[in-house]
Amino acid sequence: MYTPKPEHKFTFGLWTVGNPGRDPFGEPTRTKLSPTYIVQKLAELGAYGVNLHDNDLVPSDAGASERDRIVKEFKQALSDYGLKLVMATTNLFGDPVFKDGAFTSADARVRAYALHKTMHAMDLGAELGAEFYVFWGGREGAEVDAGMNTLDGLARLREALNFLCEYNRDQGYNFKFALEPKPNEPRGDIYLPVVGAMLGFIATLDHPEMVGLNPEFAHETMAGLNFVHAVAQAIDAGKLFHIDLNDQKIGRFDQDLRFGAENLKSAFFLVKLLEDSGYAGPRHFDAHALRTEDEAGVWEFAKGCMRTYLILKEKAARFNADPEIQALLAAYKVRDIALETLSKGYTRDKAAALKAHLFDLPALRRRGPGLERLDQLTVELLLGVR
Ligand code: GCO
Ligand code: MN
Ligand code: MN
Repeated sequence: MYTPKPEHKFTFGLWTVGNPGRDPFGEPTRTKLSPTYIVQKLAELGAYGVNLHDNDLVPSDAGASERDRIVKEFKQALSDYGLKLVMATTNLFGDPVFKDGAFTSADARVRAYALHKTMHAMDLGAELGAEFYVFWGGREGAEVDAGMNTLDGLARLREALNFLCEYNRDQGYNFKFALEPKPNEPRGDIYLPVVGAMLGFIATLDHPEMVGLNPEFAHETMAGLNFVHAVAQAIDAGKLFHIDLNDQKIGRFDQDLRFGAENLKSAFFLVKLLEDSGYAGPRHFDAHALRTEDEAGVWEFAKGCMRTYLILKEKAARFNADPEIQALLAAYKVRDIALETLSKGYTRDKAAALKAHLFDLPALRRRGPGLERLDQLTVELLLGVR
């Protein structure tokens, strides 16, 4: 029941399980795993697919023939092990050329190079059959506001995305573009820091229908926000194209913890939201094993992400089938057909009737909605005693 299968659509980036455990204070603690080995291991564990940055696969200094050899080998591994390349993206953060931004850089040469690099990376993603193309603007931000006028930064980002949407169309790639907000790290402040900000920005693009979101659990949590609410807003806007699952303590550095490792209740309501809403996209674990771990720990980490998701999925089904929980929910959602009819679909008569209506306010003020019991039952369900 908790065994991952391709139909569950679990994916991992090459950079996630491939993370060697470097941090700002210390050197790597694990040796590098080759992309083809990662493909083999993920397939064995029951994943659906793998994701990559251009340079996770092809080193930036590779010549044309080396590139072709690497890509051919990787394609072969995907087909041998039956794994899909689901999402591709561009590394626009590692090279010092991007130290002050890529698409938003104040230097026109850097901006042009960011487009050049992204188009080549899109070609690679298309060649490998990716359906989604992610834009995470890790360096698109600032530490000081003295240099960059933020309005210029936003205008440049819009220009770049409009250009790349046209390239997507012109080449017939049909990628779904997914923008990934993050409040900070590596920049002091990153532009468009949260889901709501990104949704507002998408509406200003030339092809908003081509562009949606790739929200990440850790990113809204770093900002102290409720990730489940953010994802609900993305779903409501028809913009949940892709999702990055992991975990994070509020107020800490970017931790990229195993899914469900920290905020179990939020993880539960997130899985419930994804499953109940019929989200059909990939479930990408953008996280990595603790720096303390060896390779065995890496695969424990990967198994743990998927297993916890499936356990929470089963808990969500139990929640939906639990008679006491459902009775509490039914009582919580108070119906009043006459008032509901008056309150929707404006007419002058309805407005007049509503204005004249006498409400029993003392009764409304007295009523307790039963949330303590409902929440306690949720906790008991998660603790396994229901
Ligand atoms: C982070 C981001 C990245 C992106 C990745 C793909 O905090 O570093 O989450 O892992 O998701 O670059 O775009
Ligand atoms: Mn992240
Ligand atoms: Mn991410």
